[in-house]
Amino acid sequence: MPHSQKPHALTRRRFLHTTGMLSLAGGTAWNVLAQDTVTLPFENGGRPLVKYPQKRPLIRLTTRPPQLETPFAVFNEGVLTPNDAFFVRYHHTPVPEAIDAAAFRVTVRGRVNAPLELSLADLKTKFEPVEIVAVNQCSGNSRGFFQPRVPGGQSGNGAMGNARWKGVPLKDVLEKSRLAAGARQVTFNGLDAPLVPQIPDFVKALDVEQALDGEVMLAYEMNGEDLPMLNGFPLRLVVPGHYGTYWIKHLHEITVLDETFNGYWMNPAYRIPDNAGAAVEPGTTPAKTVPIMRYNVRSFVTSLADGARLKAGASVTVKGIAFDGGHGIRQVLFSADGGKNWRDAELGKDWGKYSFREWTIPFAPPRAGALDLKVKASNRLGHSQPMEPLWNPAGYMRNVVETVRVAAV
Ligand SMILES: Nc1nc2c(c(=O)[nH]1)N[C@H]1C(S)=C(S)[C@@H](COP(=O)(O)O)O[C@H]1N2
Ligand SMILES: [Mo]
Repeated sequence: MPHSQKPHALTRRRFLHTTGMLSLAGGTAWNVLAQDTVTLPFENGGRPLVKYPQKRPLIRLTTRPPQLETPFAVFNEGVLTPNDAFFVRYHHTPVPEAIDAAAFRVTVRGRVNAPLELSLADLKTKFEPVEIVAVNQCSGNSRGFFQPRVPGGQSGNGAMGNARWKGVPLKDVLEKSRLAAGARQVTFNGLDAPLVPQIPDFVKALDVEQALDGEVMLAYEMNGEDLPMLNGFPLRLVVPGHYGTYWIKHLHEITVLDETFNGYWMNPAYRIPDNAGAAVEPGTTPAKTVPIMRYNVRSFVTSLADGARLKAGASVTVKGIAFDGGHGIRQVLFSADGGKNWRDAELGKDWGKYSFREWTIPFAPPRAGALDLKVKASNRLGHSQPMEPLWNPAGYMRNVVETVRVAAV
């Protein structure tokens, strides 16, 4: 079994100790405090705002495991999502609370000629660092908006974030390990593990070709700082343009296989209908599925929320973000009349094809009344967003022109 290794950077005693504290008081050690509540705009959308270590109050979806989403107003503050506001998603409880960075090692084993065991210092000194600005988005971001509704975490639009990641190309590490003939896939495992053996460990796989593409990264910094604990300290995989499920946190085992990995979290979990829109007729089951991969095109208004009031006749700058799976945003269109007429928004600074792209447009409501503001982006391949939402049974890859309902008074 390639994934049976113990989380050696956590001492067993400490692991049990912190586990005990979490289960006792619901987080004494973590100082987890509920502060306020928010209501996401769908049925059962009430959520507490909760403060976790290294985080500002975030929207809590679940406690065990922690699933926290970013309050949407944060995305209007800047193109990079601050570390303390960045969303959090785990599959297992308990999650690592303390990791000894000096003792931490990441191993490369399996179909390699030179197995590796690397410390953080090794990664920082023996390899050329790279940086990339890239969006991390959960497959189930916006699942709460699916109609008909689907099971799974009912997220609003805040299970995404954009950060500057610094680390080492996975390619350079794999080359140092000298892949053996017949290498087909590479698996990634983090220090968190399931509490009971019936739950499969969260392990993800990429094809060797993708692992060697030079973009997939072992990241040790986020926005110029160490990764926050809840975002994968001290090392995580960054797979630009690909859903967060591949971005393994607390990454400590890299294993090269000569076959296709078929673990639970690759199959049956995290799969989408095998067609261009990753969609089926609402309420039906796809005949064939494939692993979820790249983001579709998304765009949002960030400067105005549902229910906002504008002054009729007065001009404002409407602002937002757009992104896609790495081809780059080419155009953002804005409509203030529910999609009848569209105008070109101005694109902001290009932070790279994996980043949020800011856009702005001046707008003056012509008269008092209700307004449906819509935003529609397209990328350099010409992929855009449909007016009616696409649907799949897992609630992945929310895909529609989003609407913000405001009133001019
Ligand atoms: N070790 C570990 N890594 C993980 C997960 C996990 O449960 N354990 N969840 C994945 C999923 S589904 C997502 S969406 C991202 C979320 O990254 P974040 O918590 O830093 O926002 O982490 C990924 N990496
Ligand atoms: Mo996710």
